[in-house]
Amino acid sequence: MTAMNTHRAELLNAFKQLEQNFEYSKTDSMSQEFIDQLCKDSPEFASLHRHYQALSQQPLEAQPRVIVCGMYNAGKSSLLNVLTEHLETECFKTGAARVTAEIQSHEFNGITLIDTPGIDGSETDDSSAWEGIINGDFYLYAHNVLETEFSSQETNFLQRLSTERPDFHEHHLLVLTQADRVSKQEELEERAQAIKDCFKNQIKVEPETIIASSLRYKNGVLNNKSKLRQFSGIDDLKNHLNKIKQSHLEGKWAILRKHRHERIINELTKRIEHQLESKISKKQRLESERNQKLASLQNTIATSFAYALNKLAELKMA
Ligand SMILES: Nc1nc2c(ncn2[C@@H]2O[C@H](COP(=O)(O)OP(=O)(O)O)[C@@H](O)[C@H]2O)c(=O)[nH]1
Ligand SMILES: [Mg+2]
Repeated sequence: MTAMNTHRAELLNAFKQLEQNFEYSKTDSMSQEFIDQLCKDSPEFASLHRHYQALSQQPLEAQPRVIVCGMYNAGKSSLLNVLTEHLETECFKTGAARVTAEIQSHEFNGITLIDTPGIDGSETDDSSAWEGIINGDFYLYAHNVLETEFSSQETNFLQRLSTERPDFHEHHLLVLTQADRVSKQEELEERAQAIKDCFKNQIKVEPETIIASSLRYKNGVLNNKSKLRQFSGIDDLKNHLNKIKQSHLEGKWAILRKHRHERIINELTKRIEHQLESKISKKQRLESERNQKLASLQNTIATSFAYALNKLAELKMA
């Protein structure tokens, strides 16, 4: 009787395993659920997918999105205030603390200017802002001229951005901020060179650079001091924005967005196909394992029957 019990336990076990295999193969479908799962499994896929969604929602001909990014306290919001001629009131809130946790945008002179919270390595804020950051047409990277070294957060940020946006190296400007804090021209130039070298190290391309002071511009305009305004670098920055607007009117950004969209769709499709292929081969492997188990189950059943028949025969003989 104990031998019979062992056979029964083996049979039950074999059935249980078969059921589990069936459950797995049933979930194999190309659905939203599958995409959600891929996003959960891979941060790179999730980021690409968010970029795809953001681009899909934006008309190709929408005005250019200029994103101001950099460490918090670099002077991004101050820069945006003077660029939008907010000299006595603030459109973009400034302050010593990290005041903006989300991106803030403002349309000005045919351009959508976007302020970002500032890099600080905080995972939650960075990931919620990332969606807005990644979908830019042009980047103003603000860096305080007093900091000749790049922090590890800046390094990570720049590397991530230039990986996810391979066109970043052609579509950015390095803005060295708070230039009024360095009084000697020679020292300013030395600092600028050191920062440019660091930046070049990160993204492997010589950055076009503007040395700027929002404070100087503000004082220059409000007190009618043309020299201060001239040395603020803000008019150079405005000229740059005008060029961006001009290329938008010539259709450049629409074409670039279209190419970006195509590149992302290709990349997403490649990744989805790769995942599907590995799922299909896993399914095939599971099916072949199941077939083997079925064969062994049949074997076990046959043995059990033979055993039972034998026992019956023995009983009859007795
Ligand atoms: N001296 C000087 N201080 C500035 C300048 N721009 C910004 N700041 C100060 O730097 C701090 C951070 O500026 P904010 O624009 O809020 O930086 P954000 O965090 O990058 O947006 C504030 O206290 C500003 O007043 C500048 O051009 N010169
Ligand atoms: Mg700010």
